[in-house]
Amino acid sequence: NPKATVLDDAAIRRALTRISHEIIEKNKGIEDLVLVGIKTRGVPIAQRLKHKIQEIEGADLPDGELDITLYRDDLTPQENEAEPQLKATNIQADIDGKKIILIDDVLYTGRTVRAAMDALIDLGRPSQIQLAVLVDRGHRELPIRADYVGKNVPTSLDEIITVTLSETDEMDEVKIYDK
Ligand code: 3GP
Ligand code: 5GP
Ligand code: MG
Repeated sequence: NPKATVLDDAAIRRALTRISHEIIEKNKGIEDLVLVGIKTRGVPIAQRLKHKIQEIEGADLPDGELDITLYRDDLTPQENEAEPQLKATNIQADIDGKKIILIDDVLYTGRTVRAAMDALIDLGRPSQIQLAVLVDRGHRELPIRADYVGKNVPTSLDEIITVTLSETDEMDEVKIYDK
């Protein structure tokens, strides 16, 4: 049973609008940017940011996706040694010299992002990698932080965050549950 709604649809929309502006501001425009979503729900988030940024800047933005899967049956990293691994890549743009914005739904231990950065660096030599997440729930196990955060949600290890998006689920919502 959910303890609380962290973000409703309007709050998600506003957070992604803000992040779109932050990305444009920090990068002084969108030259050399490539947005890369991490499957599953990082991909629709990346698409939404892409469309908002394109609307604001009036120019096209290349994108791509990475599929990084956790080889484990449960969702409790502390009880399992499995590391996230790259399953598939689909990035049409040449990433040499590009500034990549990696996008995911939830940032937790940081291990998924580390695997994503490994994958990107295998593909070429980006000039920078930045990170945008809808929710940062804390509990990092690696020195990784997000450049753009929809909402910081301090959690205990016994809680989980659910992210539903209209593209993959019924509605836009972020909730917190007891495991
Ligand atoms: P996503 O593919 O949309 O990111 O990991 C598979 C799915 O389970 C993820 O969906 C994620 O949203 C959800 N999930 C919920 N809690 C956890 C967790 O603690 N770890 C991981 N890896 N995924 C979780
Ligand atoms: P990390 O590798 O940082 O531990 O976890 C990041 C990835 O695992 C994200 O892609 C995210 O989908 C998933 N994840 C980790 N914790 C949670 C959580 O509490 N809720 C949801 N929805 N996803 C999580
Ligand atoms: Mg995810």
